[in-house]
Amino acid sequence: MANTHSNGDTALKPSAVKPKLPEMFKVLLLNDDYTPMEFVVETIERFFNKSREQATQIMLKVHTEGAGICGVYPQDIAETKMNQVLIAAKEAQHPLQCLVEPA
Ligand code: TYC
Repeated sequence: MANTHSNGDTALKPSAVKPKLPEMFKVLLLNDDYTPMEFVVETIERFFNKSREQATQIMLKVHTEGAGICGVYPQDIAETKMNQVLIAAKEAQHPLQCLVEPA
C-alpha cells in the first residue's frame, strides 16, 4: 500500500489512488395502455431534469417501441429516481412501470 522513498516521504501505490468510475445504470420506462402521455412527459421532466421537448421525445419512444431510457446514473441515484417515478405513478393511480438495469 505505502512506498517509503529515500527522502522519508511515503506515497500510495498508483493502484491505491487510481480513481475508479462508478458502475452506471440505465433508468427505463415501460409502455402501458393507460398512463396518460402528459403524465409521462411531466414525470420525465420532473425527475430526469429534461426539457419539455426532450421529455416528449423519450415518452414517444417508449410509446412506440415499448421502452426507453430516461437517463444513466450511478446505481444509488438510478434506484432513487426509479422509486420516485413509481411513487408518483402509484399516487396518481397510473400503472406506469420503471426499472433499472446495468448500462
Ligand atoms: N401508451 C400510453 C398512452 O397511449 C402513453 C405512455 C407512454 C404510457 C410512455 C407509458 O412509459 C409510457 N396513453
